[in-house]
Amino acid sequence: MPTDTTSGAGRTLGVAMIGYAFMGAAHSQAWRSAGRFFDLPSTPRLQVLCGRDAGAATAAAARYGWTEVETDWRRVLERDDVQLVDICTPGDTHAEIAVAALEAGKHVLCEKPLANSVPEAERMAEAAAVAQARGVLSMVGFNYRRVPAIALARKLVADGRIGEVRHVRAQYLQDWIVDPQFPLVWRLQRERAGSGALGDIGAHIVDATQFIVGDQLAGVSGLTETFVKERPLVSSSSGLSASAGEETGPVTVDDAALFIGRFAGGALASFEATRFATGRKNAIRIEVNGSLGSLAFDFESMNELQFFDAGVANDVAGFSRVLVTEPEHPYMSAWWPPGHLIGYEHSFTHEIVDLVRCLAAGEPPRPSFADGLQVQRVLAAVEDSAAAGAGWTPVATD
Ligand code: SOE
Repeated sequence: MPTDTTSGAGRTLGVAMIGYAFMGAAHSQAWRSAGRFFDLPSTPRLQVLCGRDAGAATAAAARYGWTEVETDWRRVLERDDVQLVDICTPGDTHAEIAVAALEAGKHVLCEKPLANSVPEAERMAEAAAVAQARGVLSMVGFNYRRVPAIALARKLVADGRIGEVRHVRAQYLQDWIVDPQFPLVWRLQRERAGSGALGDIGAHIVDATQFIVGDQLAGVSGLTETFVKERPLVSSSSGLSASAGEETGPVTVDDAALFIGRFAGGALASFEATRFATGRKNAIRIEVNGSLGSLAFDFESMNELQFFDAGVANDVAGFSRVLVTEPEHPYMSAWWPPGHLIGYEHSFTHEIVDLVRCLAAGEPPRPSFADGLQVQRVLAAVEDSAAAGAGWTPVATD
């Protein structure tokens, strides 16, 4: 059991974060800001940042506000002043760290995708179930669920405002590796990342659409492609940026993944995840069409949700642009006066708020490791389908 009950006046939650690159920076600001804007049952303590390179970890700890530094994550698990381990490392280390942390009685927040393979995710979900019976809780970091417009979309679907869902259309478009000289960073290596655009960003839209619709994909048919098969090795890197060395190596993941699917409830869905959408930096677009209306979200206008109400008279019907900045909207009352916008980083803050509240209440937070495993199974099904050419029918030629 964690040594801190994480509830009651004056309580703190000792946090250890493993990894300190892009996600580490995003999580650090969330841990710092959550209790400053939201009323929390316990105050997160940024106790220890862990990274193998002592110098770089020390610099990151100073920059992001962590009290101490460890260079071996196993030492973190021995510490009594740590009640929660936040895993922000590449996917190849998630399973080992998460399972050991849960066994050591630490709550766990693990970045997405949960793991690099279904067997790893199964092991993690099993460990999470065993730990949960002892009051030790876990969550996977699909942060876009906590964008207020996405949370609002889920609520509108659940409240029946668009009726029966028929179509789901989702895209996650980036372009940061279009240049063939962009180096072979860990996200382009199967043994480190599990898959490419599919797991890194496709996982987000699988989770977000399932969250909005309140249903799960029952089956898929996929196509994947690796456009640039060989890239320069990395000479140095920081976050998503990297510089190229002299030698080259093979890209072992997909650059783009397209798939169609059917939700258990019958809705048809299409998904596109790519790092080759030249000019698109971080475009997440989701549209849901129902029998009574539709919803559309675009991360490039993340404070808005488009809503079409089929009940409105035809002469004035149309998509309305709902500005999701009002106190009635999920999470928004804690921020600025009505009409003021928020950004990417707030989704992580909301994630931490929900997590800390669940820990205090002893309620399993979502998305759980079981939810992460289900997403992993969708990803694996897409890969299997693409590899088998399932559903692929060549067009006849003369
Ligand atoms: C890189 O594609 C990346 O940083 C993802 O790993 C994140 O999950 C996504 O939110 C932004 O893009």
